Amino acid sequence: MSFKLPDLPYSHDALAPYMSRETLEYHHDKHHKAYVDNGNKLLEGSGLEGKSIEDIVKGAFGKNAGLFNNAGQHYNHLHFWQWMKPSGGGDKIPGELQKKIDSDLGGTAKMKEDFIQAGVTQFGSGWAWIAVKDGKLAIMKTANGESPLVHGGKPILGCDVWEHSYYIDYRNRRPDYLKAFMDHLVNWDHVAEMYGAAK
Ligand code: MN3
Repeated sequence: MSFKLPDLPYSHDALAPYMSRETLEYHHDKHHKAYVDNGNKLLEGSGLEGKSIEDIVKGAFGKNAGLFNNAGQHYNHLHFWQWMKPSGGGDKIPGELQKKIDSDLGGTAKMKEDFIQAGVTQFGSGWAWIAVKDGKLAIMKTANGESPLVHGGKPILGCDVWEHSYYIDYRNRRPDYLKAFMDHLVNWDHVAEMYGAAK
């Protein structure tokens, strides 16, 4: 397989005012595209051609930094676009996932607070996550292009905290961006779908 830039599942204007057209034009059309283009060049001759994206990410981790960074970010962004939707966020979480959040993460309010805190405290570029790890939900944070995939977990929700994800709309206010992501953007149906496949 080779990497391919997916279309956004909504228009570039659809997430405004919480994520602007300008941010999506840079973030999807330019940044994600660069990961795809560079990843395809680095995939050639790596010995990982023909594997799934998940296996390429895990296979390159710690062994082929250039390929890992680009493939890791491609994987992360493939889902990031789907983890958001217009009029998302809020507390309407599909039933089975809601029960798991209550039992493993102390309820919706605590889950949101801890997820935002993970994103705020990720020093420099990286991601905040909810992952399934050892049969339980866990809040995680990772640097650069890493994800729970290379730390023994399966991601079900991630928020990009690289500056390119929020600087146009929020400048240095990363906490405000994370709060808007949780309150207005998260597509809990996609999170539930990934939970169903990961558990
Ligand atoms: Mn990004």
